[in-house]
Amino acid sequence: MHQSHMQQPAQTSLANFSHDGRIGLIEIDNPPVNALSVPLVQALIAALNDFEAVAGLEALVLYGAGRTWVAGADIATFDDPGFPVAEFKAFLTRLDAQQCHVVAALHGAVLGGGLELAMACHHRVAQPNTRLGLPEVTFGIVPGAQGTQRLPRLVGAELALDMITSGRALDATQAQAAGLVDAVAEGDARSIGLAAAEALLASGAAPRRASALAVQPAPETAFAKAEAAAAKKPGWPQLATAIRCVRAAQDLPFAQGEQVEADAFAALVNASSAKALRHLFFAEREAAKIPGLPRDTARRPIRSVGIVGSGTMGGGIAMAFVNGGIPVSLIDVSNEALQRGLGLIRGNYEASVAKGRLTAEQVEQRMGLLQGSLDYQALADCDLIIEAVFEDLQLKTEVCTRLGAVAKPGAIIATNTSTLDVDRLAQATGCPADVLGMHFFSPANVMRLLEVVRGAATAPEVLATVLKLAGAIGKVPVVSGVCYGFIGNRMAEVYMREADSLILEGAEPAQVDAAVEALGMAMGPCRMLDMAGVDVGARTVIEYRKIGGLPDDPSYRALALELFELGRFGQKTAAGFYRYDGRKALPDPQVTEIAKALAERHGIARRSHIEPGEIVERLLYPLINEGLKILDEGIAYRSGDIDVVWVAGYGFPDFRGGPLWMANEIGLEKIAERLAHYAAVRGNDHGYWTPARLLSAAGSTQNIQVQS
Ligand code: 3H9
Repeated sequence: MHQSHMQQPAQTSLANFSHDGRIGLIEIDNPPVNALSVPLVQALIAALNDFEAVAGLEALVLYGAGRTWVAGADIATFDDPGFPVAEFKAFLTRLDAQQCHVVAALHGAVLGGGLELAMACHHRVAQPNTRLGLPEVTFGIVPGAQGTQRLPRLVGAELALDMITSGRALDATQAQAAGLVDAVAEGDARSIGLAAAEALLASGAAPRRASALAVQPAPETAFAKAEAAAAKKPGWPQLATAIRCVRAAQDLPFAQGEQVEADAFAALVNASSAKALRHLFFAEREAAKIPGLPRDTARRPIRSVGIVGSGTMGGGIAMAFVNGGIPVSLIDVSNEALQRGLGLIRGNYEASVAKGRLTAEQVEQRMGLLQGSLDYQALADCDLIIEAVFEDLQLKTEVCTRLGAVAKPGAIIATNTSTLDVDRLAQATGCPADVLGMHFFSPANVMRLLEVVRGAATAPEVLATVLKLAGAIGKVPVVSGVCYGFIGNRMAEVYMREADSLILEGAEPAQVDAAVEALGMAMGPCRMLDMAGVDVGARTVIEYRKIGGLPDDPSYRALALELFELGRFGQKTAAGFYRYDGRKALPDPQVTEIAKALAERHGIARRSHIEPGEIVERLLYPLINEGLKILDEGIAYRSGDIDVVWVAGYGFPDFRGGPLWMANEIGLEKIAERLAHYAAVRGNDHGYWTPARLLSAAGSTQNIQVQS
């Protein structure tokens, strides 16, 4: 490097121009992830002007400062007044048209608009840690800065179709094999960029522009497969649109294909589904930030985890940790139960091998991180111990007392209860400051949600430790205060109550499920309970009644309780709200008979037809209303947390943004009015239709204005 020829960047802008000898450099510096904001686009244009103004420069290198290249357009700028699409695209076109070599030196996240920027350069060199992709469909849109046109030209239409419709990123090696990057190199981004530029100059090669390349066409079968997958997700219109854009890249000249993309982007960016998905992106990140808990709160190291109970829940939790590389001691009361639990875990992993998702070697590696034991002493060294025994207050209390005695000082003790009083369990340990709830969702190795229940005495560092740990094992944590069922199950309770009532009034379980599945719910309430276990649900109702939590209503969830009495526990007994042929739910006339008898017993009039619209309102409006009560009581910190719980844990459609986001779309006034309607026609003796204070307080405004 020739010091005399080197001009350092002025470091005043988000994009700083400098040069090193005959090579110009633009450093992109917009922490934390160099997202393309309005000022960054302006700064890039200014930096390119500076480059063009210096005579004699023979190449240009762009690189990112900090942890990454460019993680995409700033998602927050998509709302009014909007991302400066036209200016950014004009900038890309200018880069593309440069007569000298333009090199993108990549590291970290090269996503969305970041990859579009990299593809407008002539040459891409990447550090091994680089990940490259176009995740726009996950935000309800398609790439809007020529990405759908350049990617097929670089990697072929078939791979482009897969990447753009899935949002899947490639690592550096895969990207090199696909032709998306030209070289992989070790070293800081600036150095590998300079070295690549020097090598290009030495080679005498001409700049290679993606826009000028011919597209390797995709077979029609690939388009047909993508279209079939898109048809299965009607709430995601961006998928069909993305396919159209790739087809345009294949069939049309660049400029015409770019126009197809521009029209598609403009049509999608302000759609309610895109707004909902953007809301969830930020809500998920916001959920990990706790008011009054500074980001730099000290955390305890978690190098090993103990789990009590090797059943479905304990086993799933164990898998979640070993998948994240954390060793687990799993204990149970009998060797038989333990061996069954370990066998189930191995069976799950082997099923993944059969599907090609894991290698046999990875299975052994993961099983190697798992130690089974019958002795509580095996937990004595663990940094975190989670009890995952049966949902029974007395049993859990006993286990917590034992854990308090065996845990080393400073160990965190967590309960996986889904409804019980975490403060009471914390007291039983004798060290309540070290205790919180970690409510995983079944199957715990798959479901993304982790409800973290903050007890009255939970120490801030315990909370901070678990929030960080959740991210490390791929979970989305949401903090809840202590109440029956926390955020998720407390809301699910009213949803289940209405599902039950509707069936007593004459609806079939399949009609109830279909009404909300048509909205995009992954599964209606009856199928959901059959899968989770009618016995599990009924037992919580019985427990809750014992402690006086339920209204004095003899018909309260009478159907679920009756199915439980009859041993119809759902999928696992091949009968519940439905009967089962394997996993296939089939309508069961016996359930209709049971519902008729219960209706008669409780004096409930049956109707021959219940409109799907009524089913949707009666399931969703009380759910939303309960969410608002939870918010008002401070059980949840913000409405977005509640949305994340329902999308990540209960199959609520992401393109509707979660129940409280959806409430904004419906309008609070309308919800209040319909609650009043049902109170009038159904009676309100038990307060089922009493509006939350926040709902009534909304007055004439259409939107919820509640934040933490
Ligand atoms: C797009 O580019 C459309 C184009 O076609 C343009 C058309 C014209 N915007 O996740 P983290 C923030 S669509 C704004 O916690 P990690 C994030 O909120 C976009 N902010 O860290 C957080 O802020 P805070 C395509 C963003 O290490 C902080 O950065 N791009 C953006 O776990 C750290 O994020 C994508 O889809 C953004 N684009 O993961 C990439 N990205 O600290 C989306 C991040 O205040 N982003 N932030 O809470 C990601 O996938 C991950 O954030 C990333 C880092 C992998 C980059």
